[in-house]
Amino acid sequence: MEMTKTLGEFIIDCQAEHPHATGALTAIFSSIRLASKVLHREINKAGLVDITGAVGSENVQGEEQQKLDVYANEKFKTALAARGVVCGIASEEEDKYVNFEEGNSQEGEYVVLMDPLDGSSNIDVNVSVGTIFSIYRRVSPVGEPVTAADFLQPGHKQVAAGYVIYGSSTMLVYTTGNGVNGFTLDPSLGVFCLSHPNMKMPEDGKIYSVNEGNYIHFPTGVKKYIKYCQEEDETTQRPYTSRYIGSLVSDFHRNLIKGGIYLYPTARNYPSGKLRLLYECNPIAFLAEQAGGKAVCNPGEAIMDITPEELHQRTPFFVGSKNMVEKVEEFLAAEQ
Ligand code: AHM
Ligand code: MG
Repeated sequence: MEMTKTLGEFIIDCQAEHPHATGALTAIFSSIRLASKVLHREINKAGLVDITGAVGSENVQGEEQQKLDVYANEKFKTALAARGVVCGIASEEEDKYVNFEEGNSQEGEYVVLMDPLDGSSNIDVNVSVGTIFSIYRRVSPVGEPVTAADFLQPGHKQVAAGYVIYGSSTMLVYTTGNGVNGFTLDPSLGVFCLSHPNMKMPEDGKIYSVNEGNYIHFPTGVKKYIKYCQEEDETTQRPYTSRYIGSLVSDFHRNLIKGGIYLYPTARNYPSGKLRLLYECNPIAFLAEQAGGKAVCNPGEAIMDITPEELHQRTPFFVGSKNMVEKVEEFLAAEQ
């Protein structure tokens, strides 16, 4: 029987290509892999045990925290703290960044930013959710506590980024800046296997993903682009198909494979956009660009060029197939 390469084997092969690698990134991926398997197990029995629903508290952004959000945050935090290679984390579920004090964590050269359970408001109804992560090299001196500057780095400084999608199967998709690879969890073996090597986002697509319930509040350029998606035109194969799960990881994952665009512009309730630059947009933008796609906040402004000012900063987000993102940029630019 031909065995598919496992995530562990794949990472070791990649490390062997970099003889000066310290193994720290490998250790971080081991932590993420372990925590995501625990999450996979819990999510799969979410309807059976008392773990869905709200925990009764709000996160720093005033959003109700779901029990699984809190659980996921704890599991990833514990796993990342355990190996002494990560010196601190920032999470959508934490008010402030966290400095790891365990063992020799301060000697760690990396920080991890994460949305431990994105799309969690969907979990009660069995919709796919995800974990998004982003890894940076610290800028503060090794051996000292982490500082805000370690986390407020522009996305193009990311060393690695990825997501885990807990869907009809559980997958881990990541990049270290050398293409994008996807691994599917074989639940019977408990191992992630390389199922989607060298993922490429089609340059064009026929799917647009946006919460059209907010249409009335969108900027004129976005409204016009949505109308463009709905118009009939044989040469560009319009009208496009509208698909919106309301779970960024799931919507992006589909568009990555099939080609498409995801939009979360400014809206009345979200004057700066809804999605968080550090935990959601930067890692997804890194994956998109590595797969041949594109991600911008405004026409001509790449997501990964934004210099973050605060941890929980939000931004408008347009990500997907390169030609589709460039088309929406044209519409936005025409209204500026
Ligand atoms: P969350 O991090 O609180 O789960 O919010 C992020 C989610 C994304 O996954 C999703 O694309 C978006 O919010 C959906 O928002 P809306 O319900 O406003 O369309
Ligand atoms: Mg989120």
